[in-house]
Amino acid sequence: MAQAWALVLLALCYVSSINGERSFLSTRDPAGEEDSDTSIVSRKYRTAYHFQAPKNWINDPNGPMYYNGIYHSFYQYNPNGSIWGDIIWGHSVSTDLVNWIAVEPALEKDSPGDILGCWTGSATILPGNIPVIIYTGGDIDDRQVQNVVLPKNLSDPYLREWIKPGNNPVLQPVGPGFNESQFRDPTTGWIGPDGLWRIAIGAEVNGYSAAVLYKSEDFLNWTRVDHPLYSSNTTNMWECPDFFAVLPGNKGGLDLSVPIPNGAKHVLKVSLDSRDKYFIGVYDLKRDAFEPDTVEDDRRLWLKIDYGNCYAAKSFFDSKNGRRIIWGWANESDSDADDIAKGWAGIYAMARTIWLDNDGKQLLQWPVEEVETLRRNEINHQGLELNKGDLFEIEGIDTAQADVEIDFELTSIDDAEPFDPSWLVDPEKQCREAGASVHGGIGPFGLVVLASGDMKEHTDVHFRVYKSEQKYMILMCSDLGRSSVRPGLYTPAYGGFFEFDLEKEKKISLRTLIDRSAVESFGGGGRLCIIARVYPVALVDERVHLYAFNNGSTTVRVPQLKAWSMATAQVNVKKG
Ligand code: DQQ
Repeated sequence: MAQAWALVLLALCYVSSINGERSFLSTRDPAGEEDSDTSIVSRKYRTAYHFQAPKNWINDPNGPMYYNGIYHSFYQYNPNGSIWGDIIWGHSVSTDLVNWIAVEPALEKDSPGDILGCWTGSATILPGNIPVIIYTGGDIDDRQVQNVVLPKNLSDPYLREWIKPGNNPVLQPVGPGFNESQFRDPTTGWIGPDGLWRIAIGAEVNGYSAAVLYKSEDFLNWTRVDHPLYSSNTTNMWECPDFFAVLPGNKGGLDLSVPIPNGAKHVLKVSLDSRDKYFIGVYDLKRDAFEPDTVEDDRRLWLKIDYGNCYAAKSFFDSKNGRRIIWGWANESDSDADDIAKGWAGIYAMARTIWLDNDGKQLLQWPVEEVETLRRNEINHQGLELNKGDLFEIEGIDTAQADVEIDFELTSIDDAEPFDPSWLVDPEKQCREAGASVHGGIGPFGLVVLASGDMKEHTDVHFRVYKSEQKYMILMCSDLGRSSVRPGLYTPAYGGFFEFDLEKEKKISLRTLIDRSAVESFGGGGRLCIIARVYPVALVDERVHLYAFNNGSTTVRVPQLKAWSMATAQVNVKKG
């Protein structure tokens, strides 16, 4: 059953012989084409069920919404190439958040208020069930202004055409201390205490970052509120603010435009330092301002939506299922030259349900349940035991397109090593230095994914358990250091820490969605999420392998391991 991990690392070619006969399903090309090209342009690196455009560059998700039975995904899109530039809004529609139909671009850069680009924005559903989009335009004078658009024909189920009213731009970068080239990415609107609409916009004001606040009766005429929703002098610009309400321990989402129940908390998410960071707090109705419960002075300690390759995440209230959904952009980790050669760049993390933990201290996320419709040929193992150095191969599924759920149960917590709080500012350093091959007291244990037969290529997703004064701290890593033998790739070790009540919960869960060049992991029931982009050569020219492993001195049990092949979704392959 188990094989020696240490031996594998020492004698890389040994693995295939000690594992004997393998019965993997053959890897499949998501485009359904034979692909003999082993270079980066291979279509086998295109994801099979993560959102992507039919071709070219995409970045931030924009204006996601559910409207009259249809989910809309708008996205920052370069119609002319596969690196950032000429940005307009691509548009796709779906009934299940998994299969998408590409329709016409929703916004083109064709007016004085957006001639340099149609940048990020949000959708709001106004009374009378009328959707409106507010977005940033790069204007004719190279300033950042805000514009609105409305659907041309409300009876078109896909809302293909959008009209720019004569009022644009509805907001200009005017105000004391404003920087006209740092004023962008309006939020979804919400109703304030006076019944007026509010939006927040990311801005640099007097050299500092702010979510500046505006109010309006009709979404067209806006007045600046004399104070920001929230600001910080520790950074100079926040992109893509997102503001929403959540109830502690309640998976149901809240619509900001209806009165928020007592006990709800508010969340302000901002994008900076290549990450989406968030504060949990209260929206003080009297002050009309957001107050975080706590703010660390060192912004490296701010909580993150995802600790991997994810940026510009945006959430929306899904009125169909009463949940809040968030998704973010996962850029490529190869070079611009590679992206030009491939002709495409950028995917989105899976749509995730997002909610607040019972203690009100952190957000949890989980792939929307619709993703499970893609699961095929389940395999199930129970009662495995992984001793130090064990490597257990998970077979019988398509290991290039898979969904894996695994629980790790510790046989003892006595050997947890002491936690050093200074690690919190740089968990990635900890993941680099204490990689999967470095023995620990408890851990590393986890999954090895997208591994070549000779183990020269593999991506590790794993945990280590440390004992802090009163609690246990779990380090979760997604280490790309040996993900590919290809040169010129960005291969960090992503990571983060989360607190865990091990005495109460005993089991640490890991769910990993493997999707060709995407590895998206959810640790501790969704307490910590990491999406990564990888390009193993083995994905193209051989079969890739999947393992569970333990390399810590404490034996870990696996009471339950389930894994599935994932079918290829219809993601923008057909035009509507
Ligand atoms: N991307 C957009 C901007 C936003 C940035 C431009 C964040 O509106 O600030 O493509 O990735």
